[in-house]
Amino acid sequence: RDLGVVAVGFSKGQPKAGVDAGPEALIASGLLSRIQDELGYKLCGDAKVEKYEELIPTSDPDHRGMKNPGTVSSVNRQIHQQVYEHAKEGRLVLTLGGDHSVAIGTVTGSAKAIRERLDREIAVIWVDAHADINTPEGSESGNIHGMPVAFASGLAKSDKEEYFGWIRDDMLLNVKKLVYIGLRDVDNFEKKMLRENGIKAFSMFDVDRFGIGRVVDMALEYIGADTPIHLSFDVDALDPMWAPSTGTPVRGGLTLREGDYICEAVHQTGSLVAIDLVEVNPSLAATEAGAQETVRAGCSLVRCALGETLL
Ligand code: DIR
Ligand code: MN
Ligand code: MN
Ligand code: MN
Repeated sequence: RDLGVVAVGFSKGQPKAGVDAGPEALIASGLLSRIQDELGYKLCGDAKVEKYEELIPTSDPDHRGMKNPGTVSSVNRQIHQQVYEHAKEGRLVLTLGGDHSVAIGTVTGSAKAIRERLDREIAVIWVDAHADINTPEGSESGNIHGMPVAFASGLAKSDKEEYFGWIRDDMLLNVKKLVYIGLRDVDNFEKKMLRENGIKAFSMFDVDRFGIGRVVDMALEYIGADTPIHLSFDVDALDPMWAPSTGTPVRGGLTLREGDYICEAVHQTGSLVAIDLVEVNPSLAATEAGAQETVRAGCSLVRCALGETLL
């Protein structure tokens, strides 16, 4: 199968430097060559890491409390276009982040392409310690990597083209087709958003109670068979034991095996249309070994989502 790779060296959705080096580190550890040689995908495009420097405005004042709003908006508009073009051609799209704000572009890109190509709505499985569903007004931090679900689903809106106003209705994710796995650090405003919009979420409580196998079964059952799936995986869903090198680690997370299991099970549906792997920040670990461990975990998740099997 053809694989479109979008490598996004971008960090302005949150304040810590270094997450823009995530894709480089993942690629340097051999991820793409293994995908090609061992998993048999045909890579489309040059898969070089984009920095989008030409899109970054010289001055970018806060807007509605959002930090770097013009930068994050225009870079995401470009990511949207890249993902859209791959998905429109029927390619599976792999996006390597970068902070999770890039999912504004990836989710809107695959949602629009799948509407046009298959006349279907996508489902999104969002694997994360965080819900990333703040609106600009609801956010306590102003960091846009805490808002991608809100913008990609139309729960946050803007009429200013330069501040996400480019997002049109035919690009939006239906929140009834969204399911979370791994949540454990959700802001009060976000809890209200999940409740009021009837959004399906499996927290770490559910993983402990039912086990990862049943949680994934329930998530896939909720989505419904034969629905195109966009998997957006924030590496901080994993416990810091497995992925310490990330911007907002939260204890009590998924084991690497549980993360891999989610990816394997989603692959097995045969319905995967796009994968994001985000928030790998090689510069944040206390030790070089911690950074390497996080990169290895990221590579493992992606390979599992692309069909690597144990036997
Ligand atoms: C927090 C943290 N909810 C925020 N979000 C993070 O800033 O909106 N997302 N870390 O990955
Ligand atoms: Mn996230
Ligand atoms: Mn997160
Ligand atoms: Mn928090």
